[in-house]
Amino acid sequence: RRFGSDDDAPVRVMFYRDHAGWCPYCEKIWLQLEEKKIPYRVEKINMRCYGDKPASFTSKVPSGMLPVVEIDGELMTESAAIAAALEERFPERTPLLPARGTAAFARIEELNRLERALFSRWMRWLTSSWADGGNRSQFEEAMDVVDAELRKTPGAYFLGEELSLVDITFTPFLERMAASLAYYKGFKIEQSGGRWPGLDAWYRAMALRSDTYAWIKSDYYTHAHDLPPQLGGCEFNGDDEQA
Ligand SMILES: N[C@@H](CCC(=O)N[C@@H](CS)C(=O)NCC(=O)O)C(=O)O
Repeated sequence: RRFGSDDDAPVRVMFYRDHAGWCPYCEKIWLQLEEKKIPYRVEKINMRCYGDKPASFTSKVPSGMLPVVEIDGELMTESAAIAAALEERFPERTPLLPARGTAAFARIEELNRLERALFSRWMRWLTSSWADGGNRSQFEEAMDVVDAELRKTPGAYFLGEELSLVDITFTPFLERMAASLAYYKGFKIEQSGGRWPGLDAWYRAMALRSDTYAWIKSDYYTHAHDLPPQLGGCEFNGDDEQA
């Protein structure tokens, strides 16, 4: 992917992501590369649920985990570390982090923790068939906090008017939550019409990123069926509105 740079310019980034576009951590890096327009080569590696990974990959990355990036030949794993390295090594490309010392910068760590807390509650609800009401309330409470954070600043994004790395961290998961909870639990997040106006505005703003996220994003049906092989199962709750 060259973003119009000429053919002789060296491409500094090699990006290994999963073949089918299922891996949310790969999606974060993919979206960041697209938003920053950093030229990259891509090699697609199958996930474990499709069989053994190629030896050419596992010899570099014994754990087999994705995403992986090589920047100027230096191999990096773990999406948060990769994201930080992309910000640091390509300062000339649209920065997706606010300057250190600003109020916006001070919020990042807490928001990243909130994303993991929301993730855990989503997982607990999605993958269990018992205590459905309690799991649902706990998920909703975490969404209330996310929504309040989104409404703290003017603009649809977490840190204000512009998309940042915090939005990118949340994106693959909010995308999968909307799809999976609609399908397995009959629970609507997008266009829920009231409880989470900050989230409504965030989903709308993300959908309008037509050169980047709009063509990376997957659809509800795909996610409803790509999550079980990765997670080992998703549980219906027997609600009349599910699926
Ligand atoms: N903490 C890691 C998590 C990455 C991760 O869980 N990757 C999964 C896919 S979503 C993986 O590579 N699993 C091995 C496989 O299924 O092939 C990160 O942020 O990069």
